[in-house]
Amino acid sequence: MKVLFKTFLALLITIGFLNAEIVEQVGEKNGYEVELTTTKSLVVGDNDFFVTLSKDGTKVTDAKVKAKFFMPEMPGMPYMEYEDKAKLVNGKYKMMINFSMGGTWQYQLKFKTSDDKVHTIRGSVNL
Ligand SMILES: [Cu+2]
Repeated sequence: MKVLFKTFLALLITIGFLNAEIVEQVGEKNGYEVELTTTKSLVVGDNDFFVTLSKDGTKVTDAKVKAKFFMPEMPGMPYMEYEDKAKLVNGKYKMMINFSMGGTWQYQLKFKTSDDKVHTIRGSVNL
């Protein structure tokens, strides 16, 4: 019984840990709903990010989306950044971001809509 409980606890901790690293963020900007997600836990190296845009419940698929992830300068470490322009894949904007180290990365997500307006959303992710 004790062993079973420990196994169950270990499983719970593992699941919680994995979930914590999958990105699922929702934001709102100028009437647009912005969703930033990943399907896998973030890792040092290449990561696929997906952005969904919608307005009044309708998906917006004609925008230009790009993102910059960056980490401020820290003692003994220079400023780091990685940028990518998204491509529309199956109704979602997909981009690849390479993280050179673990920690907190801030991001600036920009999307240009068909009216030529550029909207910016800021946030951060952890790995
Ligand atoms: Cu750093």
